[in-house]
Amino acid sequence: MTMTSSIVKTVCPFCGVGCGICLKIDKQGNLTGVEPQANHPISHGKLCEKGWSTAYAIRPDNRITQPLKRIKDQFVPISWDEALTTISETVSDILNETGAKAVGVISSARATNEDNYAAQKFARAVLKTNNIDHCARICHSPTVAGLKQALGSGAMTNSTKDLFETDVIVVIGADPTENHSVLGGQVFEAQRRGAKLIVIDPRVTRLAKVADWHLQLKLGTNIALINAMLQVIIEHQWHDKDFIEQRCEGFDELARNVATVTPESVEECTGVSAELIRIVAQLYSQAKSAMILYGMGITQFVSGTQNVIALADLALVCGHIGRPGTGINPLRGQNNVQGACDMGCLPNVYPGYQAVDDPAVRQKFSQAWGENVADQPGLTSLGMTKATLAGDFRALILFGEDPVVTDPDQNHVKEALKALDLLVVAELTMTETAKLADIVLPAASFAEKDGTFTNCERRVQQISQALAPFGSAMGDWQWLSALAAKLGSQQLNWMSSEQVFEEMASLTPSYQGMSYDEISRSHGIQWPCNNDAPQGTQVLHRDTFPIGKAKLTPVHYVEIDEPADEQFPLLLTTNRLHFHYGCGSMTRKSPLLERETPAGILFINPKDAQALNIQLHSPVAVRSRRGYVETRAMLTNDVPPGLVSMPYHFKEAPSNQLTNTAQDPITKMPELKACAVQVYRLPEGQEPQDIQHLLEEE
Ligand SMILES: Nc1nc2c(c(=O)[nH]1)N[C@H]1C(S)=C(S)[C@@H](COP(=O)(O)OP(=O)(O)OC[C@H]3O[C@@H](n4cnc5c(=O)[nH]c(N)nc54)[C@H](O)[C@@H]3O)O[C@H]1N2
Ligand SMILES: Nc1nc2c(c(=O)[nH]1)N[C@H]1C(S)=C(S)[C@@H](COP(=O)(O)OP(=O)(O)OC[C@H]3O[C@@H](n4cnc5c(=O)[nH]c(N)nc54)[C@H](O)[C@@H]3O)O[C@H]1N2
Ligand code: SF4
Ligand SMILES: [Mo]
Repeated sequence: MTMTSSIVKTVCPFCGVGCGICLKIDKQGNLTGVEPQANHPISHGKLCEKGWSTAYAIRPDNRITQPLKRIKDQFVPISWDEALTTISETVSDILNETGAKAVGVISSARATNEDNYAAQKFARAVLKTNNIDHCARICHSPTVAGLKQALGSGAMTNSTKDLFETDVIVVIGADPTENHSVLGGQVFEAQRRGAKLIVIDPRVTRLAKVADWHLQLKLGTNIALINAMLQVIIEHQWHDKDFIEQRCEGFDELARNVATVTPESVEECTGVSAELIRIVAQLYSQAKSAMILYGMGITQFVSGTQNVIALADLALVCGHIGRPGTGINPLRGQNNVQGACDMGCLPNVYPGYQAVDDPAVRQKFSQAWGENVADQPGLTSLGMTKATLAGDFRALILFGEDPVVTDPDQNHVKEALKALDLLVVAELTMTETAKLADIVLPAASFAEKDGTFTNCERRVQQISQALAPFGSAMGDWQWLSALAAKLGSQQLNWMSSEQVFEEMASLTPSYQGMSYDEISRSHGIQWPCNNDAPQGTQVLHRDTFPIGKAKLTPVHYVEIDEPADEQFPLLLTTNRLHFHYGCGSMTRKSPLLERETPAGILFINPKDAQALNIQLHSPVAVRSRRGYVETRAMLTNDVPPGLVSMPYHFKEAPSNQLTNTAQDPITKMPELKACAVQVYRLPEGQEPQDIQHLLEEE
């Protein structure tokens, strides 16, 4: 493509921090390396190891370069035309036979806003279904629901730079040095400059080691702990009465609910001393400014939405919302998961969180698109799996997700995907999910297309094409557009990503004031950006909430679904490792990152290990009610006795063989953070077998 070497400024394709990277392109048009962008407002010339390794993640080896069709167990290359014709014919047959409820789309928080806008429009205006979802379901869907109810908006209230304007940082259920690494580094730095750091986590994370206070609560006891903090705060009149009176409703009922939840009453349940609960309740409530950062240790529970509401209650009661350095901040995980939610890739909302069950909203979109839109509520991603097994769902078009590795209860997921009449997967490489597809489509990576990503602080940043797509790979909105045309619809007939963005912005109030010109002039714009806030918004809810007054809602402690028992005596939680990402399909291409992969991935306390005759690197088996994996043990005091932990990045020993599908009733979030397991040592000399072999042996 290019004849001179060049440097293309763009955005890191991994996590939601949204660091600025430069792709170095040589004279032949090859990507030769990555370096950080100087003067970037978030990353300030820094990157973590994943960002530095981006060139490996998208390099040509093992990329899918042309459409593939499965014939029995073989994939054969076919043309785009044949692929799209096959898909459209099968989808049309299914629409005729079973109706729109039997088809659906799963989009990607790794792809651009333009791709995601196209995906939900394809579902709603072409297929006429609200069956559209993405990985936020198993990530921050409780945030979207819980903060929406409490505050009217489910996004980070502050900007990352606010970490340097706050007196107290509370990190609860998040491990940012590993997972939002550049931001995690800023937490360290903010503490060094004087902020107090409180970490609430059952594991001893890197931040917990340096925290002023670490509350090592028992798995899944967040609500008990937060309610006890509220009890202390209200008892001592440390709550912000003016803020509550002017800006909140529901205080009296909340106060009644927590009145008896004294720190002493939750000591046993949470494992945290009453004294420590009192200290942090005072520190947090009495601070002039305080930021809560939270993650999957809050959301991935059957109590996920209630956990989020409890945190919102805590922040509101202390008046800790709506000022620089003061707020509640869900650390959105994927590079564009904030955007995929904003774009309405959720079964219950259009772009900008406009409800699908509101007739006025339906009218707005059918008018704008000149097309009748779906009117039945849609299925969630796990709802589609369930409906498949019940025989009610038949065709799934999926891109940029690997549910076989990343959804809970792997055997159940595989069974459902195999039962589909049509599975289409658009991917960069042959993932475990793509291996089950009927048609595989080659997708262009972030470096081979343009568009926008929205990071965790609501900043919409432009990504720029640096490379020609590999083989015949296409951008996601482009193949969706071609497929729509095959199905006889011109709805996705855009000429450029900019045109997609313009249409989206005209229908999405929080993006209304944005254009490619404006976004590229600075390092992106934070939503809402509209007539009232033409420069965007750094801090949400300064004077009012989108719902007028914020809602305080009493919540009650909910136990985890599957406690340990005699047969499965240990609790398993799942977490992330700094050097690997998601299903591993991108980070595991990097030899540097692979070098850092631990020799075993079952983290176990030395006391438990000793009782089970397990030493460092011993081969071990882990069994739950749903599945079985083998790996090696890593002995560490970072997990307490009774709790073992496994990352979910490794397809050869997938922790999602074991995890529980019990769901949060409000959002259908599965309980990925807790299930009961048994662990035992494999005979000396026996190598741990990968899951493929184990399943074949069965
Ligand atoms: N390196 C790397 N970075 C990533 C990712 C990756 O795969 N790899 N994925 C990205 C994505 S998609 C996301 S969503 C984010 C997630 O980022 P995080 O939210 O930080 O993710 P986790 O490591 O899953 O879990 C966070 C913490 O919750 C704790 N925890 C477990 N149970 C409880 C509990 O009951 N209460 C409390 N208070 N804490 C608990 C765990 O011990 C863990 O330290 O990371 C993003 N960044
Ligand atoms: N046990 C357990 N399971 C978990 C979690 C946990 O904490 N514990 N966390 C959950 C969470 S928070 C999340 S977000 C999910 C993540 O689950 P997934 O979304 O399935 O994980 P990723 O690895 O991000 O998968 C993204 C895929 O997108 C592809 N890709 C990247 N860019 C593009 C693009 O532009 N277009 C297309 N078509 N493809 C692209 C990559 O090659 C990759 O294979 O995992 C969940 N699963
Ligand atoms: S912190 Fe996140 S966005 Fe920044 S370089 Fe690392 S993975 Fe990329
Ligand atoms: Mo996530």
